[in-house]
Amino acid sequence: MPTDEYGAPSRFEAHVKRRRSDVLVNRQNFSDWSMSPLQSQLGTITPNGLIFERHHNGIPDINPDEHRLAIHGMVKQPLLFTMSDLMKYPSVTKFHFMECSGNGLTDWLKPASKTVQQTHGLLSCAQWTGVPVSVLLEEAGVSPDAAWALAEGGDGAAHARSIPMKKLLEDALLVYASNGEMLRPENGYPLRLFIPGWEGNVSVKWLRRIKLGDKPWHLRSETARYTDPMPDGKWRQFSFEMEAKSVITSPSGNMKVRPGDLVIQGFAWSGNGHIKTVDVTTDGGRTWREARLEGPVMDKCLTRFRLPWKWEGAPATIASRAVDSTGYVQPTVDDIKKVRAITGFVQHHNAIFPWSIDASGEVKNAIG
Ligand SMILES: Nc1nc2c(c(=O)[nH]1)N[C@H]1C(S)=C(S)[C@@H](COP(=O)(O)O)O[C@H]1N2
Ligand SMILES: [Mo]
Repeated sequence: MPTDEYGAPSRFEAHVKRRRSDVLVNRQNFSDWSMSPLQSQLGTITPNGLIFERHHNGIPDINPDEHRLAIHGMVKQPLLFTMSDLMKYPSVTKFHFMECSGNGLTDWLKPASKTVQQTHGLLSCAQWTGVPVSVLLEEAGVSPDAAWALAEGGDGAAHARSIPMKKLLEDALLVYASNGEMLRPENGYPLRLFIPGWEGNVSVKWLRRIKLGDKPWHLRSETARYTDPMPDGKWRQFSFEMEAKSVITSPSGNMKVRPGDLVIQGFAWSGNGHIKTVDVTTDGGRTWREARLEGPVMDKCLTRFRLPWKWEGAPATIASRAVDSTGYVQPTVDDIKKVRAITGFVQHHNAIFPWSIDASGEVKNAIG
């Protein structure tokens, strides 16, 4: 067999692919998303062709030679960069997960999603390469009164978010590469913002400008979208952090197991630090055992866990619970209800997620 110039997986791996939502079926392709096959992911890095993708109005076809990034607003010197200008700066490479704040929202709908790809697949993890935003902001000279920045994409949606300056200066990156090659078109080619540990929608793809100001812009993406209902009927804005979460990927929905020795495996992650422990229950939450974490355990990164388990053949409910380096414990649904209202399309849904195994060995979403 000849070697392809750009390699592709074996034909026997053709089932490992992204999928659109089974539950919310879109009849158009403008606003859509496709999910990563977490049940097939080996290791913690999502291959470029499998990174989940979410776009609000199409995927632009941008020629990198024509792309520009403007930095303006409350700066001493507005700046305009070409891609080749940006790529001359010393680069930084970081491993981080990326999760859509809407990941899991279909868990609460009926009919609920069946597979872990559908319940949790708006989640990926990659090696991101780019330039720290702080370097370019320093060059532009940030006004002492600048407290927020508007980041805007060059797509049909002109998707934009207001982002606090503190976070931009702390660890935000202007990313042009993932896993060692230029970003794929659907992930923001040729340039995206990357905000570690925060909800995916602030990592603006196809980034064309950053404007500094003294307050947030209250965009559609910050009023009609990406807000969370509170128990008192008010809505919370700017809930950026992705709190600790975990899910069992094997066995998971639509799989079939046989009695005997199994290994429970899954992913845990936190936008506020690294994963400290993961506990697993096989009796619906009555008792928990600590799983083994598989290194490397990195900050704001997917972490694998595993726990050997002998399934005797009786119906069982299995779930995992992550604890992160801040001491935060992944909540139950009831824990979440104490601080937020669970209505409509729930964002930031990080509850402990159960799978049921029936006597025939079939694994199902135990929420739906
Ligand atoms: N310009 C632009 N940036 C965007 C979006 C978009 O539609 N347009 N979608 C956002 C959302 S909702 C998410 S979850 C992440 C997803 O990044 P990915 O598609 O690379 O996984 O991109 C964000 N950045
Ligand atoms: Mo998202």
